[in-house]
This record gives sequence, structure tokens and C-alpha cells, in this order.
Amino acid sequence: MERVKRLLEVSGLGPKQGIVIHRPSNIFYLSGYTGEGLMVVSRSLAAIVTDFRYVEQAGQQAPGFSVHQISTGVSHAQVAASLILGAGISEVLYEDDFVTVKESRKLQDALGDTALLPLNNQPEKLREVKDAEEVALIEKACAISCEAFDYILTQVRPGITEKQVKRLLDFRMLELGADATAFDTIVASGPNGSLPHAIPGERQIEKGDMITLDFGAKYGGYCADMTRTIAVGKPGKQMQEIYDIVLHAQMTCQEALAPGKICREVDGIARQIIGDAGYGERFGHGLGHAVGIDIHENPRLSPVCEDRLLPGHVMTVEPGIYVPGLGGVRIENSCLVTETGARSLVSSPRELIIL
Ligand SMILES: [Mn+2]
Repeated sequence: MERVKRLLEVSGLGPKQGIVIHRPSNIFYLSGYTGEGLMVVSRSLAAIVTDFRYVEQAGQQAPGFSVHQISTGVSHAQVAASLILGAGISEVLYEDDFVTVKESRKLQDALGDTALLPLNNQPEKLREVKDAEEVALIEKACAISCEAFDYILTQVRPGITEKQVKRLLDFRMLELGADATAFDTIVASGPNGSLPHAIPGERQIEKGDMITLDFGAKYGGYCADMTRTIAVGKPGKQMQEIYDIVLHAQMTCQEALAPGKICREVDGIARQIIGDAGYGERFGHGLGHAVGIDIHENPRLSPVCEDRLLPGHVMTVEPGIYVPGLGGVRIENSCLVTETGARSLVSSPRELIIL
């Protein structure tokens, strides 16, 4: 309930105001509940509205919350509205960037004169700074991912397909205790490496290929995110050169992470290094993003993000260079910003591994 209290504080919620949460990651953050439904909180309310399938689960996962079951002909919106109206609330904040138009109309219909106003991502703002418990879960997710990476190095050889590599990597993460993969694993070999978000296919790995593996385990509801580009046999001269540039950019930017730094400026370091090396046009995405319950969270290490880094931010640092027809390199660590600097939660070596 501590997180709900903080949400009420940061939102400056008055006694006649309430908050309805629909986004599953926010519901999980605030209560621990992972099922379907919605949440209502106010100075006097902490409630989960769900259907028969999740009533028992909600009671177990979200102690301190009352659980309200919808019934035939009575929707989530109607149950939420009756709780809100019963508590004398006249203004409701909701996630206007998530709730569908149809659902918000249902809610407004059920609320009558009660105003619906945007919540302005207050829960997501709280989620930016991770507490020790959250960091421990991300660290565990990263440890599982690193161990799966060690394993996959023993499996990759000429003839194996991208899809087979993905399957082995995913299966190993699950064997090591992952709840799931944090996102769809990327395996991009040879020329496919120029696609930053390549979909693993039937291409067989060949001697001389570089292979980009972007993956992460999910553990206790939290995501890991790491990328390594490895080589099978000695790579060509240009790919080796690209690797060295990306490695230099990754190391320099990770070194630069520290509380007080402006996100845009850290991104700028990578853009400078890669630009000076002549590949500026081939690095078209941001340097990194925060990671937590969701794989992509704020703040972003992007050219436009003015946020300052804080202790407790977990940021990816993932520069890349992508050359169509040739291939690509990306190296990514998830890093915890500490009181004095930052440390990587990903321990796998970043230097080129040639199998
Ligand atoms: Mn990432």
C-alpha cells in the first residue's frame, strides 16, 4: 500500500478525487496483482474490480485491496463507478493514453456528472526510480540472461538457423527460472544484422557471420534487456571495424552514466563517437531506455530527453551500427544508476567473442 500512498501524494489527490488504473503494469506496480481488471484508489478506496476467474488471485496478490467481482450485465466500468460514487468522489483521474475511447465512454456514462481527467502518467513517473527490491529482480533477470548467453555460445555453429538459436536461448532462460522472455528474442545473422529489430528466420548461420542476439528474461515481473553481437569465424575487416566503434561507444557511454547527467547528453556521446567514425547515418535509434516492469520505460537516452538521471534509474546503453547489405552490430547492457555513477547488471563480456 506504500506505493499507492506515494501515488496519492505525487498526484496531490484531494478527498473528493479518485484514480482509476487500467494499465496492467501500473496495477502490478501498485498492488502486485497480475490478472485482468482495473483498480480504483482514493484517500478512502483501494479496490480491484475483476471477474470470477481472478477474484481469489487478486485477494492473494494484493493484500489490503478490496476485490469486487463484476457480474452478468454489470461491467467493470459500472462496478468502478458505483465504488467511486459511493465514496463521494466528484473527479476521477484516468489513463487517457491507454484506455480506449469506447471504454472511457462507458466509464463516463456510468459516472454521470463526475469529471474524467487525465492522470498524466503519474504511476509511470513513480516507476522510473526503482527501489532495492525491484533492482534485485532486474538483477536476477539479467543473471538468468547472462547464463543463457554463456549456454548459447556452446550451441551456435555454422548450419544452425536463427530460429533454432532463438528457441535454444528462450528455452534456456525458462529452464533457469525465467517467468517468460521479456520480449521477442532477436537473432539477426550476417546481412540480417542491419535490421535493428530483425525477426529470426530460417537463415542458416555461416562461417564469417556476425550474429546479433537481443534478448532478456522476465523474472518476478521485471525485465532484463541485453544485446551481444558475436562472430562465427573471423569476421570481415569492415565488420570488425564497426564492432570496435560500437564497443568504444558503449563503454564510453556506460562510463558516463551518473546521477545528474542529462539523458540527451549521454546519447550525444554515442552520436559523437559513431558520427566521427563516419557511421552517424547508420545509428538511427536512441542510445537507450529505462527498463523495469515494461521493457521500454522512461526516461530515454535519446537526443530529445531532457530528464536528469537519478540513482535508481535502470537504463540500457545500446549503441549500434547498421549497414544494409553488410550487417550490423549492437552491444547493450542494462545499468543501474547509483549514488556515484552506474554499474552494469549484465556481466557478460562486451569484447568480440569469435566462435
Ligand atoms: Mn533495449
